[in-house]
Amino acid sequence: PPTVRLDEYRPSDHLIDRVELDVRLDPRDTRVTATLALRPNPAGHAGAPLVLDGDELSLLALELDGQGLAPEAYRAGPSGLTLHTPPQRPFTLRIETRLDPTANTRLMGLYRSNGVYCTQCEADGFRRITYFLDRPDVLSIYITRIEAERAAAPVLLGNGNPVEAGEVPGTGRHYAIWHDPLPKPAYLFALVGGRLDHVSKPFTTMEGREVEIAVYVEPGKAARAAYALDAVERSMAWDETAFGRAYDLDVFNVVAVSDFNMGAMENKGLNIFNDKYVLASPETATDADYAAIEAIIAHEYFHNWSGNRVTCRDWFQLCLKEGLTVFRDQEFSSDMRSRAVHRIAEVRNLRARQFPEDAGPLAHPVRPKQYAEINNFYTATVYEKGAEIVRMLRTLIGETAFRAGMDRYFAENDGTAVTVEDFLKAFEAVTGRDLSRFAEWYERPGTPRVTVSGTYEPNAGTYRLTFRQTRPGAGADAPPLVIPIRLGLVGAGGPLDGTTSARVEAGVFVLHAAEDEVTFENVAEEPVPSLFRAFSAPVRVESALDDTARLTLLRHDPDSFNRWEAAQRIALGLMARQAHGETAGPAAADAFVAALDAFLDAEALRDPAFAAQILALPSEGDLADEMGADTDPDAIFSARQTLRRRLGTGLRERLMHLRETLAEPAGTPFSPDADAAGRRALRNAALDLIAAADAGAGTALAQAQIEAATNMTDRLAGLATLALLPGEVREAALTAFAERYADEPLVLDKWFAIQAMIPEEGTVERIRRLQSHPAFAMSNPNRVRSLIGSFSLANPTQFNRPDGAGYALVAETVLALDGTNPQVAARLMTAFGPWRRLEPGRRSAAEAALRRIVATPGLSRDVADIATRSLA
Ligand code: BAL
Ligand code: ZN
Repeated sequence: PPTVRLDEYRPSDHLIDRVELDVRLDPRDTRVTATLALRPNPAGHAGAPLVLDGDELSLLALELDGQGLAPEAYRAGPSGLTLHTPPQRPFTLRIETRLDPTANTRLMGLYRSNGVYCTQCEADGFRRITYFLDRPDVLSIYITRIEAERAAAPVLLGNGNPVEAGEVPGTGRHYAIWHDPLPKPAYLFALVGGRLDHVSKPFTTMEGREVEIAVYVEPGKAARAAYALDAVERSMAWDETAFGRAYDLDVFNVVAVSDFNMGAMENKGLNIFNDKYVLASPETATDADYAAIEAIIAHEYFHNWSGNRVTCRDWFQLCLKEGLTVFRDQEFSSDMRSRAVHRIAEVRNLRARQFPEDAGPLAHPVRPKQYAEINNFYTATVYEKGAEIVRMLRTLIGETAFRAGMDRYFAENDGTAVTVEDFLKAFEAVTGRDLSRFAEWYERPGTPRVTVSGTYEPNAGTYRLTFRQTRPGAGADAPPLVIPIRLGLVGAGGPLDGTTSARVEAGVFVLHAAEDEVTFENVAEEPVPSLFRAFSAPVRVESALDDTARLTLLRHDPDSFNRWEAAQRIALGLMARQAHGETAGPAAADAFVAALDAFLDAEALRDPAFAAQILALPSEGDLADEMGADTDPDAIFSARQTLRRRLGTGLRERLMHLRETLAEPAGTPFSPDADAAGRRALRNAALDLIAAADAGAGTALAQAQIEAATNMTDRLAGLATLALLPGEVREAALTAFAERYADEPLVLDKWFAIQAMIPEEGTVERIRRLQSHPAFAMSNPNRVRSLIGSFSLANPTQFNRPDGAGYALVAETVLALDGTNPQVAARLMTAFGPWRRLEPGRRSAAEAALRRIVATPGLSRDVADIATRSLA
């Protein structure tokens, strides 16, 4: 496929100032008339042909300034419309196209989900609705008239503000006209038509604007939209306080649909959501679901400024809106919940998804330099590493300057399409600093490694830390990165106060060079360094700290993140030694268990959510990432099981006691807040470890918990525990769960996922059976991700079966899906990412599966791109 390159960017030769759309919805024969006010772009090539994008379009009519065009004046096909010699002045083009929304299985452009008409235009779906300059640097004012049969689509929603609605007499049809007063690129266009219920509430912005917020859902589900509505309101208020950003339209609508490729989409004034991230009730949603809904509602809302008001010049700048908006939603969630616990969750996610991506064949810079298919670049690197860069920037310049820089960025770039350079320029302006070296973070793939060693001079009372940074694959002449290192010293009895260092400002040392050092004075005892507090940079840290030093951090570090990190590192070390076949020595594990016991005794009830994080061992993926090359998923699994058992045995009394103490008194009303969720998390972490050590006790506890459960978190945790304990009890529980939630597709997704993650040889066959389950549908991305995505991403032993059966299952699904929904098919394939780091047998089985995919004729560009890059 042709490659698009950043360094070949040039402005559009034409601009579109105003778009009038008339969309007559019909299940099979939708008619779209677009009236475009065009003009030559002074920044483009004068006299250039007008080349409009299209994708599977069929043209019905075309007029220029009200006149038909001679056939030789233009060329139109499914993938584009070219006017060979357009006027060198402003002109109007009227284009009529015909669409079949029911046949649109790719879920890009205009399609139907459970009978609801909806759209998805990012990155390049608008060209599936009408011919257009479908690029983010062409910004237009939109007026949209939507018409549909009233009975089929009583609700008609568009971008902007509603201006008119009425009947089409004698037809049973009605219409609504929407006007979006703010210029936007086509990727932010949206419309919805359908039978929908809604909940709503008013909000007055800090500027005094009266806004009506509404969340639309399938009929009968309005009660489950209350939490999302509340999250919108909190997001609006928070963005005013935290960033000074007010909402700018009279309405803000969120619509939940059941077939959606992504999590959600930030269309101007009309966010369209995967219903998984809207619908919540105690009976159907877990605490994790509530947290995800809150975060994603916030994320899409925050895009109104970081993405919509200030948008991207081209798709290479995707991190400009995504990294920044992830940072903003992370800050929001941290303010709504526990900052320390949220930071741990952010880092777990980064390490689970971004670190492996950055270490594998799909690695790319946060701002890629080229792409064959942009939809494959909505990645953990662009989003999560992109957010880490913004966080580092704030750490470097401080909160006050950061806020001033953000204000300046919004003020200077409002209504325009800009680049990463424009973003950094705003911070340079307010700080007077040169950020060009810092900008390297956007350009280089790979996770940097920082090696640290410390020397204590007792006589001088000094402690010297030496830092050395390297980057995988970077040559010796590669410029070093600017790495903010938040740090401090901890002694045997607690933090070492009173130490000083000329190189540390507000607790942060900035590593600019390949190698540098910091000396602390007034150090009264040999300290343990607490490095990269709150994970101040997305790097891997290598230090010679032993378990005793780490236990000191676990006990005394004032930085909660590093307390958790200390426990994780000890656990990783124990598991890695075990997986390498070394005997870890019972004393090391005993010391860890004893430390955890003391920690739980002192702190579990004070902060159960944090305690649950401390008890949750690094994942199999974390361990694979730690071990690097020639990994054996079975050895990793068994090493992890051994440590879980060890903890379950050693902490049993304490865990049993915690479960009882933390149990909610009967009749306690459900609350999804962080405190209640934290108590449930710790009870369920305890259940997991007890069951790992004692199947009988685990079975009994899990069964009882399922029977008594008054919410989905506890019910699902019970089921997840049973899922790891083969036998009739498990199968009966799975059957009962499916019967109870037979009419709840989103709950059945959890049921599919739990079974797909069973680490047993029968799982591949089980999945094949489940693919025929009446609730499973290849056409629904949530179902596919639950059953196949959970398997490939969260069941390492079975996906990586030595006989290749796991790879074959996923490869078959990718190929089966590619014809109908290439975007989701391509995403499934990313599970093959770490294939080169497997031991040789599995490596060749994975490679064979990839080669089978690549050799298949007629692959989509999406799948071909991932497959080719995976093998490169
Ligand atoms: N823009 C695509 C969905 C999101 O990141 O908000
Ligand atoms: Zn986003």
